[in-house]
Amino acid sequence: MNRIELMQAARVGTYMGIAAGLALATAVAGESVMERLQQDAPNNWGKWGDDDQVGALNYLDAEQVLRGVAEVRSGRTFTLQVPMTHGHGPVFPGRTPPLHFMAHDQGMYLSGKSEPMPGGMKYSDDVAFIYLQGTTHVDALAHTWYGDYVYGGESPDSTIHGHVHGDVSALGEYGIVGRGVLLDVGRALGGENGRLAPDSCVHLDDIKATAEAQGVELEKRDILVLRTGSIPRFFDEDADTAWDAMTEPGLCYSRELVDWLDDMEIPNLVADNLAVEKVIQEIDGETVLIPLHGALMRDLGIVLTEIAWLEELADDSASDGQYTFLFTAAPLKMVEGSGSPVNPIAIK
Ligand code: UVW
Repeated sequence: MNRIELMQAARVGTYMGIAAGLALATAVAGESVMERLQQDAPNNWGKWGDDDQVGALNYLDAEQVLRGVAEVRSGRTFTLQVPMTHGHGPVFPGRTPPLHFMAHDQGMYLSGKSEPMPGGMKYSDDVAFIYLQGTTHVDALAHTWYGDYVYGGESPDSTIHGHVHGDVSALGEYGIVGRGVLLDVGRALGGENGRLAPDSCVHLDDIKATAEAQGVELEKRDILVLRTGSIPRFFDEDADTAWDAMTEPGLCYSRELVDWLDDMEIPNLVADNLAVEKVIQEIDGETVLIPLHGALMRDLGIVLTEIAWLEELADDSASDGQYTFLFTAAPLKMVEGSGSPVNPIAIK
């Protein structure tokens, strides 16, 4: 499958089609590209015990919470979730945006189907159909894999009818609190509009150059919050035709990036695009989709948070020069879930 075919498949929402095409290529080759790439890559399985379910979140101990708290100066807060709007939102191909329906509202009283409660109180109720990854969300560690294992060395069979290993409720139970650092790569290295161009790769050098341009020292165990400017493109008032799920800018795989994130003990990567990384990547002449999901999530247990809304935080940081904050996020305890909507809060 070439790149154009991949993009066409994705545009008609056939993520399955992409996967099937790549699986075919894999079957021909015998070993997947991911297995070959990651052969002697760093791996954190077993590092935190045999039954570990939260991976690199283990780095977020009480000391990291206090390091985050030490960054709070003004008390200003920034919520990082995109709005959940019926039928409208940026989602990975194959998913739908949230669908929201009123189950009970004033119409029930007007039509005589409901009576006010004794005393006169009335109420509304609603239900939603949502992909748990259909808005700003945290991925469970077993959400994506390659080869015969998910994070921790468990069988991918553990995902059938619900994740019995590495589910998102484990991340919800733990919580995500620490020192967050905004890396506004869009502003530092993008165009005049402060956004990276579609198809841009963010490399390790870009991360370091952005930190330097912002005058911020990256520290071990920081929660890295990467702004590319992609998701705002989706929400532009005049729809920006440049937004496309398959060409969003994002991190690109390299062994030096994987090694650095591991050495820095990064617990959680947060980004304003669909997948933290660029979806379609060319590595050593091969086309690979979402390779960092394999290298970071499946192998290192680094938690990924996607579709973050970072505009107000980024504007504020550019104006006061403070790119560090207390980062907090509480994934929902969806037992056996592969992901969870989340509304992280940055406190400066
Ligand atoms: C996939 O990569 C399939 O999903 P997400 O980007 O939500 O992790």
